[in-house]
Amino acid sequence: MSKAGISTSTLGQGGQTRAALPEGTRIYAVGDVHGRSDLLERQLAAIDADCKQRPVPRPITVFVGDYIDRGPDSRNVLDLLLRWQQSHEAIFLRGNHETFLPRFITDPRSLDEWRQYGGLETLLSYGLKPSINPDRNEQTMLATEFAETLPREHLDFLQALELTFSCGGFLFVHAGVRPGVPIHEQTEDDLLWIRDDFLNWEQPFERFVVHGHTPVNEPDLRLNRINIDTGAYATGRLTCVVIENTAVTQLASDEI
Ligand SMILES: [Mn+2]
Repeated sequence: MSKAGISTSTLGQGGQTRAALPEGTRIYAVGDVHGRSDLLERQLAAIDADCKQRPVPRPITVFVGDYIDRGPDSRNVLDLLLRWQQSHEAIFLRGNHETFLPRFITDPRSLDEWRQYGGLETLLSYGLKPSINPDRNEQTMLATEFAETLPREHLDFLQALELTFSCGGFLFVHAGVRPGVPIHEQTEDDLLWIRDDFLNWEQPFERFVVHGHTPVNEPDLRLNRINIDTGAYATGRLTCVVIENTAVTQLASDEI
């Protein structure tokens, strides 16, 4: 492709879903970013370019969570998202990773767990210099330093994230839903962490589910869901799909 725009669909089922969005609404759904501000910046530019090329009354960008950890630039990712929010209609969902950062400030020992999920990379992106395996004293010092360093708007952003977003026949959520449980009765733990019980379920859900959380090589379109987590921090591929009416296509950002 020579410029930004909709690529030829490489998705299954001819890129069609059983659900539909309201007329005039187009959703750009962005997968797990994990600290890759470089990829996010390109993808956001591609969304703007696509909207300019093919205007639509109501474009909405939905981010499915896991903005931080693992990759190198979590701080810049949050700055980019905050800036995007000022000029675009956007929904920011919570990923399981977004639960660790706020907890660390009040519970320094939780770094033992956060560290295993790439939290040290996030601290580094804010200019902190944690050792590879901080002991209790260092954890306390880091938490104090982090509380002083973290911009207020970053913490506010992380605490305001939504668990789910519904539009037309679609449900957007970080990890998935527990089969057989109504959407309003789902637990936060399932919405942010579920894997096999959701992924192996082949029957329809209450709504067609758009989710991330479990990395796949290519966006994985099934009869009841689509997985848009293409493991950006490791693969260099941050997926954005475009949903309009019943159709899902993939937005290419490679040539930006
Ligand atoms: Mn996740």
